[in-house]
Amino acid sequence: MGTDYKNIKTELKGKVFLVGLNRPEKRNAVNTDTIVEIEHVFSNVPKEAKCILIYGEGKHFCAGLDLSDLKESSAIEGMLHSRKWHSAMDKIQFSTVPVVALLHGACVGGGLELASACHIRVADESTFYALPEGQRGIFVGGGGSVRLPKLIGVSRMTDMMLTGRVYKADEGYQIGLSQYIEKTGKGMEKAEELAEKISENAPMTNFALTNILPRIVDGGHDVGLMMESMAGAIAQDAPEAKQRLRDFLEGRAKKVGEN
Ligand code: 1HE
Repeated sequence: MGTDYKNIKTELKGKVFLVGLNRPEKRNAVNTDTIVEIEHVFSNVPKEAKCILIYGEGKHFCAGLDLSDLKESSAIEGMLHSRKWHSAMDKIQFSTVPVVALLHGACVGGGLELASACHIRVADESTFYALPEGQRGIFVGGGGSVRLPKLIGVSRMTDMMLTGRVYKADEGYQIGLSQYIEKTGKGMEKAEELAEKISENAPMTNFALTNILPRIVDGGHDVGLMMESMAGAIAQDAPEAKQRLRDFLEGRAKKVGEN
């Protein structure tokens, strides 16, 4: 596979790598081809890219799994299918650079699982969240049971799946599904602004946040503290970090809150 994707659009814009889910006629439902393409895209991030911004073409971010994929599957086929999603979602979460997701319209089922694998979620006011798996007689399969309780807690996820509860954009923001909420149509501007800002961080700091922090959280107390010390020591050893510290101490760096 080259970079000629069927269901994904990519573009390098400065230091930001734009990745568009591009199957709007099916509301960006993720079929097997798409999951393979997502894994390929996130395994081959251009080296110039310092942040990734993922978004959906059309009226919705993502309608989740393409349900026609599961219609007649056996248990083992379902298992292998879910494992493909796990692999692709891990490529996003543990990508070489941070991933910002711009959400709008439906962010449901596997679409929400995908969003939860990203590091920053910017939602516009048209966004709504649901886990219709409960109503479809299935279960999450794209890592949602591992990632979503960390964002919103076990009881909210259970409620979403048992009752089909839909959260609107502002409710999603309040419970931690997105870190940012913007007026409809203004999300891309904000997502790009954040992605550009993230691109200017020291690469080791970004890597520690995206690849080390989640492992510290999943590991034990003692190992976590040791990993934190190691990540901190490696980060501060970089010449770039030393320069940044000198810049602050000599009055050349922005203060907290200055943009
Ligand atoms: C689809 C899918 C899909 C749309 N699989 N084809 N996800 C769901 O249960 C969500 C199902 N989708 C919907 O509830 C609605 O489509 C939306 C609320 C997202 C959007 O509504 P709307 O009115 O804009 O679009 P639409 O008319 O419903 O859909 C347009 C087309 O997309 C239509 O196909 P067409 O050939 O009749 O034009 C739909 O059938 C198709 N479409 N969503 C297949 N999901 C790793 S495990 C994860 C498990 C899950 O994700 S389960 C949750 C699945």
